[in-house]
Amino acid sequence: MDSCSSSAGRQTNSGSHSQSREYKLVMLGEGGVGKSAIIMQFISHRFPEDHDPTIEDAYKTQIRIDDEPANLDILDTAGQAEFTAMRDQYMRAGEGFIISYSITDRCSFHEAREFKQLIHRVRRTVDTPVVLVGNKSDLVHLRQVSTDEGRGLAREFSCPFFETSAALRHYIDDVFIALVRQIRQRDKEAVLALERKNRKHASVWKRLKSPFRRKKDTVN
Ligand SMILES: Nc1nc2c(ncn2[C@@H]2O[C@H](COP(=O)(O)OP(=O)(O)OP(=O)(O)O)[C@@H](O)[C@H]2O)c(=O)[nH]1
Ligand SMILES: [Mg+2]
Repeated sequence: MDSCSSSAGRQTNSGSHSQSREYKLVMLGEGGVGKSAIIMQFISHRFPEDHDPTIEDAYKTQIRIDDEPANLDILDTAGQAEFTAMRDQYMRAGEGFIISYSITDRCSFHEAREFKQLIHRVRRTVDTPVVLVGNKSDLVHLRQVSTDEGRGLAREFSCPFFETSAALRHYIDDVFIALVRQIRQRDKEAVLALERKNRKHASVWKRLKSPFRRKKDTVN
């Protein structure tokens, strides 16, 4: 299992809330894999014993990751097919996606690949930040998907992978931290690409300017 050291912690200073970057995260996965339970454990350290199928819920929380505050806006989606009308909209609006399956349910593991393809189809890019999560790792006696299979799929997706237990709060924070780190990495790459583009633009002008300068020199 991949793991992730962090310096994350809840932020108490609500004054800086408006200044820090907001991250729009979307929780995906088949019905009953534990999407709501993972979010609830992350936000409020509680584990819901019952399965209350989600239609759509949004949660906000603030956390420090690598000594930088982050406002997380987390969308908990419906796993059940009859509640999925908004899918394309949140696929477009989200910045990072948690694709979850249950290690006790092979079908949910196959669905994880479908979710990845759907993200690709809707966003038309391969570099969307994603974390793959195999939940219910406490139910070892019911395991249908091995850790190696999970790792293999994450390798295919080129994304971090965690086996979590919402029941025991294992690797819950790590999932969100890894996703925010990926978004930050992408932000940095975008800034670098822009700087490169601006430098190129500037050098074109420099080249264009030099003949003018020469002409001016000859006149004088
Ligand atoms: N043992 C165990 N049970 C879990 C875990 N996570 C969730 N569950 C249970 O699985 C059931 C479904 O959990 P939910 O969080 O409601 O699942 P969901 O993915 O949000 O389901 P939908 O909203 O219908 O898509 C509940 O009874 C949870 O208590 C876990 O890590 N371990
Ligand atoms: Mg739910």
